[in-house]
Amino acid sequence: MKKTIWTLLLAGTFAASACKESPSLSDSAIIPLPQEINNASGSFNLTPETGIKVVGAGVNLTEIGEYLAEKLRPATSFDVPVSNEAGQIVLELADGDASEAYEIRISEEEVKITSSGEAGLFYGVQTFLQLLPREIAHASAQSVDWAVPAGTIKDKPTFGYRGSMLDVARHFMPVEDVKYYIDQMAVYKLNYLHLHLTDDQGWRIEIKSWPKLTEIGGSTEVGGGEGGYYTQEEYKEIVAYAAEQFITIVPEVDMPGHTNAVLASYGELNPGVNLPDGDLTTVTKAPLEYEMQLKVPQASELYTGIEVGWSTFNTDFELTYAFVDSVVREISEITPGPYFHIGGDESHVTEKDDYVYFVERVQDIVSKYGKTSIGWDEVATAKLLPGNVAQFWAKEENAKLAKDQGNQILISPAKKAYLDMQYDSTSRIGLHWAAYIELDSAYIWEPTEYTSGITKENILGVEAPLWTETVANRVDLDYLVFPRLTAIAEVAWTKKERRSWESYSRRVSAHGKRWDIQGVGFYRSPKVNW
Ligand code: TNX
Repeated sequence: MKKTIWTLLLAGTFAASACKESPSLSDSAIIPLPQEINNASGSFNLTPETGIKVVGAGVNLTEIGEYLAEKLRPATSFDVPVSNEAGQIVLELADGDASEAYEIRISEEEVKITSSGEAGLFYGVQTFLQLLPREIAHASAQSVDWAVPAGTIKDKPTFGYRGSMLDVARHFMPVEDVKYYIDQMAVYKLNYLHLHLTDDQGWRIEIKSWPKLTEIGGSTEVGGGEGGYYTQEEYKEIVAYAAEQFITIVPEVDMPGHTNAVLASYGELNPGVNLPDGDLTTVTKAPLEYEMQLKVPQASELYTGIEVGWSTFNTDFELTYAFVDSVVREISEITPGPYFHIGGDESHVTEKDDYVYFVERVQDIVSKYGKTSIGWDEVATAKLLPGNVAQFWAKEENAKLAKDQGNQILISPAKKAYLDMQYDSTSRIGLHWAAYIELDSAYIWEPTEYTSGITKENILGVEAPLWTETVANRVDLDYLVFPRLTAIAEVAWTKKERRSWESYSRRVSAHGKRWDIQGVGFYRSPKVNW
């Protein structure tokens, strides 16, 4: 009897340790979960001799190889040379349409990542990095057995637009913080960063033809801090940094509401002050000459509170459109991506007809400069140009209006995808006007079923915005963004049939350990066994 117990115990221990030594590929904690994973026996081990071989004719192939090498070098302390000649980690750009799909084949001898697009190779690299022991996240040498389980992964995104937004207007974010965010987005295969560059509280991008926008409009932020702005050179630096990680910047100039920072910078654009006797109706439809005859206009005051919906451009001033034209032109010239976001949300003090007229004119300006407009869902109350996009955040009927016009919808439901919502009533920062969003709630939803009548073919993709009324620095950002950003990334990438909370919550706990290593101050959701 005794002997049997010992045998059982020993066998159990042996099985447990055997299991620990060779976890299978499908047990790995990859986020977003790949569409297909097949296990094989054995493992690939990174050694001091391991190199990276790049194969194919892509212009950025060596950079992708170097990106991987730079992620591997600090913790392994291996050289990891990158070349066209030799290496056990092969990055192969195959013929075919540039694609985000990739395959990884891992044997004991070799890791081969293949894609017909550079973006796909980059995503293969991200997946491979997540297969390594978590110690790879350290910035200094670790002594670890750098083993990766053998098998194959075939993967591709469900949605082509997988985004996040940073509101750098309510609280300004220095370039370094934006780059940090880009680095994190890349890990989770997000490919669009929407920058909310202007709002009532601040104007954050240099416009050479209207210099007071940043001089005055950029001089403060929510709470009265000193604010800030990006010079055009800095903006270009962000664009280029993002592009290296296959992320496209989408600039937003929010209008006709959310424009107090403009009205505080240029009194001549301010309808509130141009009014004879404060009567708006007498100046509507005023011709340009009449506007110019008005008394020296006064700018509004800078604003550092967090109310919304109280400011507006005068949609009848020709000067307003001359202004919008210069802004769209200057920003478009330094934005290689296809989209220009025109805002359009919460224009509560703009007459409905004026709003529609304004949105239609601004769409024309954006199109003149070669860009496609995206606007918050209210823009669908206007006639959208073909190809333009409505970003659903609040009103289903607006999403429906966009669909009925044959336009696509970017899905950002405030109740699910808003990273600025509190997790629960005890969250130290965040708002809760839309919902409390615990991690499971951010994960458990499906974009193609969320809005009635809006199906896969109507959807451009998914975006998770971080509004920053309560976010003053990177510590605040980490707390609201992590882990929820990874939940939204998986919702956008992995098909519905593959997703489950049980699997995700196990995998996200492994990411928590990496965040701890990197000093990312994430929210330890009680729903996860960290
Ligand atoms: C609504 S969402 C807004 C923003 C606020 C946000 C706060 C949207 C298009 N407009 O102006 O920052 O709520 O959660």
